[in-house]
Amino acid sequence: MRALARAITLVERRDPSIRRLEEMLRQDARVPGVVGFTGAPGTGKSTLVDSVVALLRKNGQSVAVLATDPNSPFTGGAILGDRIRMQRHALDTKVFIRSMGARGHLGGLSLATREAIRLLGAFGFDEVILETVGVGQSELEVAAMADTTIVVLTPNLGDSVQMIKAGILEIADVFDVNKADLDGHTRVMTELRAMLSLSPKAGWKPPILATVASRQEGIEQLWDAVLAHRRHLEKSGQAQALTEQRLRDETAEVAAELARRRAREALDKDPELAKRLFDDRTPYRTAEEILDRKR
Ligand SMILES: Nc1nc2c(ncn2[C@@H]2O[C@H](COP(=O)(O)OP(=O)(O)O)[C@@H](O)[C@H]2O)c(=O)[nH]1
Ligand SMILES: [Mg+2]
Repeated sequence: MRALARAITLVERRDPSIRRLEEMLRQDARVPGVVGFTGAPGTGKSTLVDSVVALLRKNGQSVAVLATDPNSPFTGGAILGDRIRMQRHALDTKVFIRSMGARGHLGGLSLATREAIRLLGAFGFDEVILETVGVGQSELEVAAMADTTIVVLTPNLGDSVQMIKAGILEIADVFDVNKADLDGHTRVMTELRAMLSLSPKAGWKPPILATVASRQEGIEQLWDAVLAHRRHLEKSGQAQALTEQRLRDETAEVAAELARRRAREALDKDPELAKRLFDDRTPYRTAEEILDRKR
């Protein structure tokens, strides 16, 4: 576990030694199932994740939870509230909980998270659960990394169906109306159903589930929906296509990162080149020149 934590810190810091790590772990490239939980703060995502972890452990599976917060520079541990909530798994070596923050450039978090997922697979974890902590574009980033994205809503007015942001309907593979112990949950489910019936999406129809995470109700059904979606991805060939697309995206991001590093180094080490750039104000030409250089 210590080695794993250390390796994840390296990918978070975008340390150049990741490359060696990749070679070392190549043989153990097991692919864990990746499930994302997204939704407004307070909808009960952490409580749900905690319940899902308990269910998976009961089934004898190992599980890692990555809480991703692009708005936080904070890394290297669990966010306090979530850590307390998930305390009951603290001594379980088949449960790994970690929060990941954004460092460095845009997209750094999703790159680090992808690499962390691969590390978790190599360390033998069966399932990886992603929880978005921040709000905003993080939802889309997480959806791009997860095989199955669960959008969590509640009967509260604040995050009712009308408030659903554009884009979120498209990323949801499963809807969960949590806090089904509160008034109004049937209304939310009905509105959601009506809304989904308008979209002519063929293929997978996102099911709408209800849970009371704080009482661990509906968790098995929620997980069954995840497994059904997973089977759908396998059968339709989308699973393979997704894997390949992700590797392409990741490679493009790594290439951008390496190019950025090379450009910075070249400008630091070559005062002539830097001077020409400052005189001519030609970032494009200079960038091309740097990338064309023999290494
Ligand atoms: N009434 C009710 N409260 C819940 C339920 N699930 C979670 N909560 C509470 O909602 C609050 C926010 O939960 P949390 O898991 O931290 O939400 P997150 O911000 O989405 O991770 C906490 O006080 C939970 O105890 C539920 O099913 N019903
Ligand atoms: Mg949370």
